[in-house]
Amino acid sequence: MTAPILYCHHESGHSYKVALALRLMGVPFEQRAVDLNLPREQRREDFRAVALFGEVPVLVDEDGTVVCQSNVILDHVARRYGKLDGRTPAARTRVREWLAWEANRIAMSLPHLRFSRRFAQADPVLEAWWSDRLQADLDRLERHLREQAFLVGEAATIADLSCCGYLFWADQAEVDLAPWPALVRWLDRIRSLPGWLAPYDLLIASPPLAVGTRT
Ligand SMILES: N[C@@H](CCC(=O)N[C@@H](CS)C(=O)NCC(=O)O)C(=O)O
Repeated sequence: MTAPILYCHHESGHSYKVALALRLMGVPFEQRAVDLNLPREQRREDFRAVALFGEVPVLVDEDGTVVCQSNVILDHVARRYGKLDGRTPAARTRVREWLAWEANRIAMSLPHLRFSRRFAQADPVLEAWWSDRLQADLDRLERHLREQAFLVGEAATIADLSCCGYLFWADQAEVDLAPWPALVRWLDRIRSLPGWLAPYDLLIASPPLAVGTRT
C-alpha cells in the first residue's frame, strides 16, 4: 500500500483544510502540486485522470479510492481513520452540518475576497457582496464560539478544520479579525493543536499563480 496522494496547490485553502486534517490525524501523505495556471485539459495527466471537477484538492487514498471536494474528503478521512470526528452519531451529524454550511458560506465569500484582493481584482460590486457575506459568517461563528471552544463538542473536528482553513489568510483578504474575539481565540486553539502548521509551511511549493489566473 502506498501513502495517500493529495493533489493540491499552496495558494488553495481548500487543499490546506485537507492537508491539515491528514497532518493532525498523523497520516503520512504525498503532496502533488497542480499547476492551476494551465487550462484544465493541460494539467498533469495523473491529476486529470482522477479530478472529476478539474479542481484541487483531490485525494487518492491508500487503496486507490479517489475523493474530490474538500469537505467530502474531510468526511472521508474522518471516517476512514476514525479521527477528528464527533464522538456520537448526533455529534457526527452536527459536524456535517458545519461542513455543508462552510461550503455555501465561508467558501463562497472569503476565498473570493482574498483572491480579488491578493491576485486579481474583481468588480467592486462583487467584492462588496463577498465582504458582506463574510461579515455575517464571522458573526455566526463568533456567536457559536462564545459558548464553546470548538464547533462541535469539546475537541477539534473536521468541522473546525473546514471552517478555519481560509481564516489563516484573513490578512490577505484585508480582513481584520479583531471584532470577532471568540473566533480569534478559537483560531489560536487550532494553532496550538499538536502538529499544526500554517498553510505555506504545510503545502508544498507549487507553480506561482500568474496574473490573470482565476481559481
Ligand atoms: N468546492 C471545491 C472548491 C475547490 C476549488 O475552488 N479549487 C480551486 C483552488 S482553491 C481550483 O482548483 N481552481 C482551479 C480551477 O478551478 O481550474 C472544494 O471544496 O474542494
